[in-house]
Amino acid sequence: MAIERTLSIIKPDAVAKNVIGQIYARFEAAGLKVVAAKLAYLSEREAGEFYAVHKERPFFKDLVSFMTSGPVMIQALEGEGAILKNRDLMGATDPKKAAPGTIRADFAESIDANAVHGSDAAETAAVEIAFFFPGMNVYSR
Ligand code: RTP
Ligand code: MG
Repeated sequence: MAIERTLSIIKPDAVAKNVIGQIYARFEAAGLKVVAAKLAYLSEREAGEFYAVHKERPFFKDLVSFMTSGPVMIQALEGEGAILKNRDLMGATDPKKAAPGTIRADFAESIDANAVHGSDAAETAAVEIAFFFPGMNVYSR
């Protein structure tokens, strides 16, 4: 399988729970390398732009409000099949439906406060990495 990059966000609920390290340990155990990272507060505009694909959905306002409610940890991950691998580590969007042992099953509270974001395809991964890490601040190692 090809080496890919994907964009991951540890959402405000998981940052507030102080489990950044536990989530990073899962990336590492799965062979995903952190190639860019920053802790940030998203503005409403950034969160709205980032989730623009969901603009017409009934949950959009709550999503933007949640994503701006506290700091988030944003990282680009690199590894074999990184996009699907990260989605598998995350588990289903609704933590009640997430498989045991996934990040959302173990750390998420609800479908809104669901601990992590992960790109869902190669195209979105490229756009999302460029959105948060424009230019030179993504490093292969
Ligand atoms: P994400 O983009 O954050 O990785 O989540 P996802 O792919 O698993 O789910 P997606 O369909 O892209 O939805 C983005 C976020 O919107 C919230 N959502 N709420 N109430 C609802 O029915 C609903 N559906 C989605 C979730 O917080 C989801 O992570
Ligand atoms: Mg999504």
